[in-house]
Amino acid sequence: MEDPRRKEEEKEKPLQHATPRHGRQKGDAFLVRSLRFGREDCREAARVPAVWPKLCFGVIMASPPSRPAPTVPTVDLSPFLAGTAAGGGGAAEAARDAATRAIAAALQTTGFFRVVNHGVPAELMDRAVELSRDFFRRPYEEKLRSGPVEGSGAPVPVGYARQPESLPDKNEYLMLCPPETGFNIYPADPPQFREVLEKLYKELAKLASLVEDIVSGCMGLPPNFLRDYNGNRISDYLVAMRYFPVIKAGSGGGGGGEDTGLRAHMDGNVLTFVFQDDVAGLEVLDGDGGEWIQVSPEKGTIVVNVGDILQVMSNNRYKSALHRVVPRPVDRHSYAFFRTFDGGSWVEPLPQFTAAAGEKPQYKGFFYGEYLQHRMRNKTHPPARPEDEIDISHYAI
Ligand SMILES: O=C(O)CCC(=O)C(=O)O
Repeated sequence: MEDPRRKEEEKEKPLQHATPRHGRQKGDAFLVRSLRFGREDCREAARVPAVWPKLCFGVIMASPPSRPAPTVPTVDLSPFLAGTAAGGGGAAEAARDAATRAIAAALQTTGFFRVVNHGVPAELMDRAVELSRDFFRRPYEEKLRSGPVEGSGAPVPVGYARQPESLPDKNEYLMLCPPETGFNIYPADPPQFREVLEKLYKELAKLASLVEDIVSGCMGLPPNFLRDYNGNRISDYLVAMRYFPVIKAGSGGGGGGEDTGLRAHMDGNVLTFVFQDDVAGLEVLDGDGGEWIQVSPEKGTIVVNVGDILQVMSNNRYKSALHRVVPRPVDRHSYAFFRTFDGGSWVEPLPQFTAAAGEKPQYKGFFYGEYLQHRMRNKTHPPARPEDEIDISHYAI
């Protein structure tokens, strides 16, 4: 039988063409769309439509590398789902422990992992990508009919938008807040799109609750700690994305003035859940090796990444993953679900990672909404030097 680890290693060996030109650059980190908006932030965004668009060697080795090629691990969530074969008993508990350990390790290394047997139906994911492809291939004027409505009071700028030409990020997207709020703007066509998006939102929200509970366990906290810490789910959001084919010669990865799918950035939220079509392009920076690792598409899997909130709460134990989407010669479609905190939530390193661990806090505490305001301002009033943009290091002690 083929060793699945080998397959994994072959697929995800660091990209030879993508020599990193930067590490965690401050200027890379800001993407309006991957920010979390509190209600007030959103009203501000509604007054300023320009900020709506998504704020996102070959060397022959003389000797073998001293460390194994980093990979994005795959974690089977079936032991956590009721009704599955591994639902009960000691074996199930051992399987849950093993999965929790695998997630804990990923949180501390690349900040990225994949989940399988996650409960989100594969047919729903496929259908959602199909319908999104159908929607995005329609004329711009038609898509604009689902554009955001100013002053709607929606917690995020819901609806269709395209990145301004001036930005190197070449993508368009449809954003949704929790369907039960009634704020969403759904395209009339394709007709089944709304139903599928609403189902998808519900399923991804369920998955996010499960993974958040597992992460609470990884942090040595009660399973519902993160869920209860932010009981208000109004600020979570889902985005359907289409990346345009980029044909400009020399286009590369994140930044440098070249066109890209989505510049290198860290998400401002707690956890992000992404699934993609088979085009590829998502990459995460391996902080230790300084290499971009391809997060290749694996049918039916969902990619999970850590955001700034977890990095702060864990006092830097967990990594807010620096990631990007590199351009491809064809369209790419993906969905990203952002699990967040409400703007009124207080964010600071938890005692488990400071006093109890004998470590000094590496961040001062802040209200999440304040951080969002800073990130918003980066965009509305960009500083002369990109390195002066405010990211999570603003709160570092
Ligand atoms: O489209 C993807 O694969 C990733 C999207 C992403 O990184 C983001 O929206 O922050």
